[in-house]
Amino acid sequence: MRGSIMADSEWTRAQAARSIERLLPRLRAELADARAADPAGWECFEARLAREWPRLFALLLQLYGGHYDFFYHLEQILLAAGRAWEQRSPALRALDERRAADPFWYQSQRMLGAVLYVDRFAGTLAGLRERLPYLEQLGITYLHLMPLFLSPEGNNDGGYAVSSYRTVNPAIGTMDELAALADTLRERGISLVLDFVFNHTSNEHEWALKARAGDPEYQEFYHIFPDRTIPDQYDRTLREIFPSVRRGSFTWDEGMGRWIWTTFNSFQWDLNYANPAVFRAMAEEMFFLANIGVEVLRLDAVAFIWKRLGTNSENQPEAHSIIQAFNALARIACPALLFKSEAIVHPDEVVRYISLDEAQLSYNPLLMALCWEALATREVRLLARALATRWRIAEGCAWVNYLRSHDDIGWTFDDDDARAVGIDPWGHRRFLNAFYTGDHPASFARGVPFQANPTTGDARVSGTLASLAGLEQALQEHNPILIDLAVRRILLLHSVMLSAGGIPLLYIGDELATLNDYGFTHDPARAGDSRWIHRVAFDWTRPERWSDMASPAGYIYNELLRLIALRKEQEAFGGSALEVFDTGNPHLLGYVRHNNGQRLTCVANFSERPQTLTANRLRLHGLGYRFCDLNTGARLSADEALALAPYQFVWLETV
Ligand code: OTU
Repeated sequence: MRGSIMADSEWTRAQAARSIERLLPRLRAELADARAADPAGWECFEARLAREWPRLFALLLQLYGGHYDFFYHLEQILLAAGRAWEQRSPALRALDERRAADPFWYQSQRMLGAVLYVDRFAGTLAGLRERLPYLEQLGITYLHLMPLFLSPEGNNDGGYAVSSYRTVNPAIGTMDELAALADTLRERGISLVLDFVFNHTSNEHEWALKARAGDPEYQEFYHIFPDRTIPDQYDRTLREIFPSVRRGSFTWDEGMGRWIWTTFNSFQWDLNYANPAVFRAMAEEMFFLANIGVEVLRLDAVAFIWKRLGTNSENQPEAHSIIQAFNALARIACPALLFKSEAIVHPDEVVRYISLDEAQLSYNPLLMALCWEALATREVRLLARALATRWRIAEGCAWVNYLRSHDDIGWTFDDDDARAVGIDPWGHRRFLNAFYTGDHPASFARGVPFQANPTTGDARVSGTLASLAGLEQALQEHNPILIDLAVRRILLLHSVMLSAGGIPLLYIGDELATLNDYGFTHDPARAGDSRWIHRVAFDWTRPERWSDMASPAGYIYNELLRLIALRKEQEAFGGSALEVFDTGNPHLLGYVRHNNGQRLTCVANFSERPQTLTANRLRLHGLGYRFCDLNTGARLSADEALALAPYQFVWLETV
């Protein structure tokens, strides 16, 4: 498909030029008032349109060129972009210009992300507004509020079943409050991040209700089948994502008397992007979110948006084209808007979503999973290999590095990478699952399985960071030595996240070492989904304990505040350049960060025993003889080996 576009590229360019020539007068007429009100702004819009149109046209032609109504949809998409610009507030147009002047702002070491559920953190949007000082004290500059849209009552997959992208869940607040919050955040230097749940809608979305009522136009919005013939053909090659919900990827809908494609829960209906009307409708929802002041859209479940018979229907080339087309539209109408890819898939596939033309930001599921892998094995060979071979991404883009999220942990490393360092991938995943679900005699972790698949033996892991790192077990055993080790593990993981480059993303609650909450099993809407064990309501009842350095939570909280402040002062932690080096010690991870003239050598001990880095290697990789460990202020010399205490990490600057 890509090949034919290339071969036809001249023809395509000519078509693109002709089409915009024809469409532009329509657009200018439609936006006459807005153009008159901001002629300079319109000039910028037209310049962006001229720049982006050839690629947008080529992408849409490739996706929808065969559709009988292609030119009608093309016109409607362009008009939607124009109206989005028309409705963009002066403050957001000003933001567009600021970002154009500093396009890689998100690579600064001052960036720090946080992610939370509004209801579980602060009850409502009004409550969140009152709690902003807490987030500001942490140094947050990027705030991801998990889905807060209208959603079905009861189980709604933590909001990932959206019934309206333009309505806030009334229990949380209103769209006006959300827009006002976005303004406040922006004024305080915090970018609002929301989900773009665009692979599916809830079965209560207006489109789904119309489809159910028999409206053929809206039945085309989804993948609907009269009987099992085609679903059976697809099911043969699809991965089951939520096998404990149902087997296979299709759900029988009683109301319609039809089968419907549901990759995730049965109430999450996959959208049909082969239909240009779906692309256009979702583009309009994207513009709406951009214009309430969202600066980053987290592209939920990107891997699944295009289906192809005979494949696993993940990571299809068209999925990339669709995101690129959304990206081009954003560049035209609301250029400050960035995308973050949520592709929790094979590492080869994760990086394919990352480029300035597609998603500028991406979760880094490999770093996340391998930090936990190294913590379990006390060895860094797989982690070091991944950092050495899979860290680099497209110029100008950034990883979003995280340790825990609202989701499970999956062991998405590459099998050959594992074999290359002498690890049997299949056995290793079994070991990791056993280790983290407490099914291993030597484990410190208190996690639980998520979506165990009885057929394939696959499973993922749920649990809070602190519980997985051993704090829950240590506290239960009232064992001060184990408590100390767990606290060290928690800080070690955060040190990697804060120093590796890209945007570190804190899962709110982890900074206070929140433990698993087993209460979800009593709530029928949540009992079937073990991820609720780590979606814990924030405990505001005893804020005084945060200053209590004698409690693990207080100690961790204050240490993290210190590390965050330290990170923000180091130019070397900005940008993305990272070089991993061989420490000659299987327990020590070593990497060099350099940026804007500063260079830092980081060493992290993933074992509970003291370890050393030889003086030779320290000189070689530290590029010097005398160092200062920024973390402790200690002065070191490379006359002797570098000694690291259990789980200690150092950030060394040559002095
Ligand atoms: C996302 O995750 C969200 O993060 C989840 O909270 C949602 O349940 C889901 O989409 C549906 O909206 O399966 O277990 O391989 O791992 O996209 C999490 C990619 C998920 C999937 C990921 C998905």
